[in-house]
Amino acid sequence: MFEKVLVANRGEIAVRVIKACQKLGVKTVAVYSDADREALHVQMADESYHIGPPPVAQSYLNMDKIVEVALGAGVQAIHPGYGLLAENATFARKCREKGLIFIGPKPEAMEAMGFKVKARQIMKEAGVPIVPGNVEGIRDLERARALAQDIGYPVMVKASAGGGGIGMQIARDERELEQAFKICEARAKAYFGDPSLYLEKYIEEPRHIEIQVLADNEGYTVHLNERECSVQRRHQKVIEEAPSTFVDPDMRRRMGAAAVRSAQAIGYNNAGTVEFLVDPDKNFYFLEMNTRIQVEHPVTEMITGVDLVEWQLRIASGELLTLQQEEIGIDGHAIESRIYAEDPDKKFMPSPGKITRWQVPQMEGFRADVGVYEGYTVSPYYDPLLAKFVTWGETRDEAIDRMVLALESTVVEGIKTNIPFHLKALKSRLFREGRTTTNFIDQLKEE
Ligand code: MV4
Repeated sequence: MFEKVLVANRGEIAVRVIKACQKLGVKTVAVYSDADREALHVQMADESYHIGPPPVAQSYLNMDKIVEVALGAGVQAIHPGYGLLAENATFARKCREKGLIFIGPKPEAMEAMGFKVKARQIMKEAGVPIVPGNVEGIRDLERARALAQDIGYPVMVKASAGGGGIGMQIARDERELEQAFKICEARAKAYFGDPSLYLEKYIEEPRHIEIQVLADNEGYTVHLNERECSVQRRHQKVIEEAPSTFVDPDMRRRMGAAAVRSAQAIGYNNAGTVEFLVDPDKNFYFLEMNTRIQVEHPVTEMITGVDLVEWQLRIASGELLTLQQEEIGIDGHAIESRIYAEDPDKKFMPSPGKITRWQVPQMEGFRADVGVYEGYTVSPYYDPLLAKFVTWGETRDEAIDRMVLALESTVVEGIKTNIPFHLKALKSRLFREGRTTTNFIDQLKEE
């Protein structure tokens, strides 16, 4: 195992990684911007180094500075957390060049999955189901028209280099296709510097269900079941759970096998997640692969008993996976509520400021991954995620009831949070009945 690891992140995930290091007896090095001098991850680490002003471009995304600090502090490896540099192949390469281990997959695997149309091509060849559509980037409208005819309307126009819902348009007929094509092309060029597009059949009322995988450096790969992440606002997940109420054992086996095949197709190692779009008839299609630890990883940990961050560290240090697929089961049900500093009365705009009271309950079947404390000031510079509440129950109903209890006994003052939204959602019939599609938030408003 490593002696010392640098955590190139902030907030609750930096804290989570530091805890995993502590469990393994690994010393930790934190980095921080001017805005994070008082941050929890800095207080928890064994050493900490200032890396620049508040904007991420000048601090948490400053690759050369972070590598320089890592070398100076004498660490063997860097954990990137999620977001920031987590899926940056250039950073992973810089680490490799300096003899530092990047705790994650190889840069080649990150690149293969980063370019979405390429990822579709690879998955198609590996026999993983993809959403019907094309697998080559297209540049002209004529070609798009012909393809849309073949696929059948409605279609989704997406950026080849895209992801996460950026530069994505629905077209219900040929006239809309022309519009969508132009809008997408402009956005793809602006966001990704690459105007090429691809088409997919539009899936109505889909669910977002993803499979967690772990792979060691020899390519031995297992899956750890699914997470249901359909409750999202503006492509940001809000509630996740495991297992999904929509997945039956046979479907789980097939999705798991497809996820393992996806990982093996690109020589994947470390923790990763394969996202699927699932239609109302339970057909599942590869959407994207996330080559990092994800925000919602705790729900998988709660139902499998596997510490994913610990395995990230073990795998990166060269240990082989000792988990057998047959022994990875599902124990009960877990739900995660993401607690954001957002104002529900102002369209869920970020609500930074000083937290004057912060009281989170301690109870059985409840885990809180927290990045803040009472007296801490939430900065406007970063993601407003304050904490993740995770509950476990023998049954889904029990997990829901526990979450309601936890949220109702939480006290936050000084800033606005989305806790009222969580309570409304969790108490709704729609959620209780497991009818969580990607249209959930709109349907909740109607209910
Ligand atoms: C789709 C889709 C319907 N049909 N693709 C949104 C984020 C990006 N990763 C993919 N997304 C979607 N792709 C086809 N062919 C609907 C969505 C979508 C969505 C997907 C997952 C979770 C929430 C969503 C919210 C709106 C749209």
